[in-house]
Amino acid sequence: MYTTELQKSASVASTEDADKLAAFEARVAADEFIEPKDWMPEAYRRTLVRQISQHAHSEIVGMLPEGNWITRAPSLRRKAILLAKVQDEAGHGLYLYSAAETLGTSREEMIEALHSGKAKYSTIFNYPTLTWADIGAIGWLVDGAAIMNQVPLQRTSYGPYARAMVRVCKEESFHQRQGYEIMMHLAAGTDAQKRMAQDALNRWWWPSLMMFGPPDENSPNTAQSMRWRIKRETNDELRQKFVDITVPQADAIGLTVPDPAVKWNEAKGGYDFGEVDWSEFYAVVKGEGPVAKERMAVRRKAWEDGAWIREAADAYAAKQAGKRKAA
Ligand code: FAQ
Repeated sequence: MYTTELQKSASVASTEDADKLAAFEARVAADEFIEPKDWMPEAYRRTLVRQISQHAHSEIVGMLPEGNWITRAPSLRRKAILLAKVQDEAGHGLYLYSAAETLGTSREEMIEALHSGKAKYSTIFNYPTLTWADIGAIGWLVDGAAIMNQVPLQRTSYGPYARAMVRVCKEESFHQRQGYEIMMHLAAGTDAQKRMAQDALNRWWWPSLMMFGPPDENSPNTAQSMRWRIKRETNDELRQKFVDITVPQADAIGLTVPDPAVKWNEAKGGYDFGEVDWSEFYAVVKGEGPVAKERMAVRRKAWEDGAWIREAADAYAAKQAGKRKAA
């Protein structure tokens, strides 16, 4: 009797879930946004928390390579621009953490996952910024790759993530231009400046191509994320678009992409290009990037140094809540 009742309620629950799943999939297929209080499959929620929190961590860790250059930027104008850009990245991190929090994961849990090495952040930020030209290369290539990936995310199926992307993309587009403008000036400067620009392009090109993730055939998450319309274009599609846009930009300022295999392919209407060194990518994902340890040490120290302000904010919030209760 008891078992039969259990079986009955389990089958009612699974019919309900099947109905909810069908309704969810129909909404995704109709390009409706899924909102925080809507029913969603647990795996969809988990995928979003993973992707959005990793995206947020990338923005925050991404402040470090450029932050290192604020005091060394070559003029007041360049300092002011770089300062504004790095602040924008902090803002992007905050929108993204907020979007992930709407899925029921606290910011503390996400930060803990980053600091313990459980959560990832983009491989690109594990490379050092050696010269001023690297700041140009980051804006041009890294922000350029970031926008290529983020523009389609304005139509991702989860509403808060899509809306966060709208503002992020506007700002990233300014970042990309400021980087290209630095490269343009260096490339038109003295021989030493031109060499510095070419050297930065040589070092940042391949890591930028890695930002899009592994090839589609080795990407465990792409197929499901495309079905759920979390991702709107695959890793390889976005990488190809990035190469197609960026190679002519390099040509236009007299720089050369460090890949002898780059060649226009009329039939496909895009450039052919060489194979990324995926062993380097996987090593960097595993935490073996050239400056990975330094990056995480700086992040952990910043979190510890900020403890007093979190405590003060909590104490203030408790005091205000007490006042409201008393009123
Ligand atoms: N780095 O199956 P897939 C920026 C991981 S924002 C590290 O293809 P998925 C702004 C991936 O997580 C840059 N890990 O995964 C800025 C997965 O591991 P998991 C960040 C990577 O999620 C500019 C595994 O490999 N942008 O730069 C990377 O479907 C300048 C298998 O990969 C975003 O996060 C990588 N490059 O596709 C700031 C955009 N690639 O989690 C400062 C949103 C892959 O299963 C200065 N994210 N992995 O353990 C996405 O679009 C996707 O998550 C992808 C990866 C495309 C990154």
